[in-house]
Amino acid sequence: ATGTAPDVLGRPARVNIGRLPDGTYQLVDLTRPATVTTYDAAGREEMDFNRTLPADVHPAASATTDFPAATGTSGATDAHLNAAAVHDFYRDRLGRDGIDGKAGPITSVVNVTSNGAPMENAYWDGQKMIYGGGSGKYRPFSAARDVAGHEMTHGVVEHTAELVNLGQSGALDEAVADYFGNAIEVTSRGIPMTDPRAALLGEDLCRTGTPEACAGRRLDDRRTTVADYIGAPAGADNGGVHLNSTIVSGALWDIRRTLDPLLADRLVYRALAEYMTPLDDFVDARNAVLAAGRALGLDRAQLRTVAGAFDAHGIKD
Ligand code: ASN
Ligand code: ZN
Repeated sequence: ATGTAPDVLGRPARVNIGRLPDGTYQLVDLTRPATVTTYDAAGREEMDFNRTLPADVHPAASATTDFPAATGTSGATDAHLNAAAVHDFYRDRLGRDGIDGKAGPITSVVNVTSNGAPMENAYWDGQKMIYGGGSGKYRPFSAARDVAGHEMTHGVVEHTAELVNLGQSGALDEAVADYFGNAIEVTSRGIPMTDPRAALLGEDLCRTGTPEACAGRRLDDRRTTVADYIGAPAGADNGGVHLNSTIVSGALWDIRRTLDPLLADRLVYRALAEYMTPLDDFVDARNAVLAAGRALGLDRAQLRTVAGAFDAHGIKD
């Protein structure tokens, strides 16, 4: 069935929904082999969702096919639409059948709190996406397609290269998640690579202020090279995985801006799925991308472009 649900800004959107035996409807999208389901935590604590879903938390529901305002303000509608868009990018562009590659369930939980306060974050918990419900400063985190793409890509990484979330392999995990988060947003929304917002991550989430000030990271920052590597003390951000990621994602984004974006996406995906291994460092990532490039038949000039992008960020063999 299809219904109408307000998005985070209150605009009506078409949504794929499921109908329960009692005649009510839920945000369950059954139109693909992989089922896309969106739960509304209604402000419950993130700890309650650690791996398992509490029995009394349900997919966002409605008595009719016209979903109520709360479906939008909770972030549920956007999570539902963004999960489907990310799924379809991986299917149509890269031939991947969902997060696990086997049409496994794609589950999002929105409107989660942390220690009694709004959770100003989102993450992949090993099985599903967990999104904060937003705050005075931020919109619900599921409202940003690049953020949804980032979190779902963590799931893809877990089912492919299994990069360890620590130090350089962890920064590489974050870089791949940021690369695809932005690639998915610009591709599915038709944003040109030359648009200044294309390289920004989470730039839509702030209720006020500029996209540049709002973005959590930017992939076009020329200053991020290995010379900027921050050797954070163990325990702090798992060794700076979110601080050092732009060293690699900057190189990957340069490749996407220089080569054809479709070719770049296939290249990074092939590197992730076939050449990267759990403890890879930045130089291993360079070698994985170049190996994927040779496997895909890139010509010498294209391979030089790839190598040059890593060189420019100080990642040299
Ligand atoms: N949004 C972050 C991420 O997915 C969550 C975190 O800090 N672990 O990388
Ligand atoms: Zn991440």
